[in-house]
Amino acid sequence: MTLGTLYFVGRGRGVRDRKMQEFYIITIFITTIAAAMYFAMATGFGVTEVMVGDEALTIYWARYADWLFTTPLLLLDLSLLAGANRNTIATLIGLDVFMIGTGLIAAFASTPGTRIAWWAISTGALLALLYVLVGTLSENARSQSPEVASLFGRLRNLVIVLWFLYPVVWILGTEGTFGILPLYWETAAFMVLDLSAKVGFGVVLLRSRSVLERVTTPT
Ligand code: RET
Repeated sequence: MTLGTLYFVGRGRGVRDRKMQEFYIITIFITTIAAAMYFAMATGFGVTEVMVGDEALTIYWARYADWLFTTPLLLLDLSLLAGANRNTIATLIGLDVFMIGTGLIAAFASTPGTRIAWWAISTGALLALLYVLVGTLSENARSQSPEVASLFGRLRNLVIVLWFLYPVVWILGTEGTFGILPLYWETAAFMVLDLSAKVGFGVVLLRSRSVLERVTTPT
């Protein structure tokens, strides 16, 4: 995450175009927040134990703190690319914050049944969010130039696939209490997902200056 941040800072230094600067600022914050949260987790901050029945689960709550800020920023990047209006952006970010908030409740709930119920509520919000992404936001993107619309399509598909895997890893991992995926593999899976969804996303977004220059704002 730190290397990603440095890479984006290095690339963004010479950028003078205001619109393009926005994408750099947002994306740099995404990886900076994640790098700080991973450092926190590596040094023992942001982890706690939750009792579910007579079993103690290790919960990395710093993940949710990271996601609470980075996922709205990722959606902001996508929305600016599509040229979405304020209402669409607010709907997307509202659904997103609801998704992470209810996911956090799921992580702290003390019975397997309530954990799964909150997981299902959070997953419902994710599905609604992806629906807006595929519907309204994709429609907005069609009014951009073909190059911008195609970059939007690529990033949107990346988001759909990667974001969908988060609740899957969660429910199969230790949080889901089914004990299918041990903590080690769950942590590794979230790390790969986080790196792809943040650094991978940022590399694809910021790779092409000529495309970002063509982005137009909504009227
Ligand atoms: C949780 C658990 C409950 C159900 C759902 C979840 C979704 C999480 C998502 C996280 C995305 C994170 C990203 C991070 C970094 O870039 C909270 C795991 C639906 C979609 C993209």
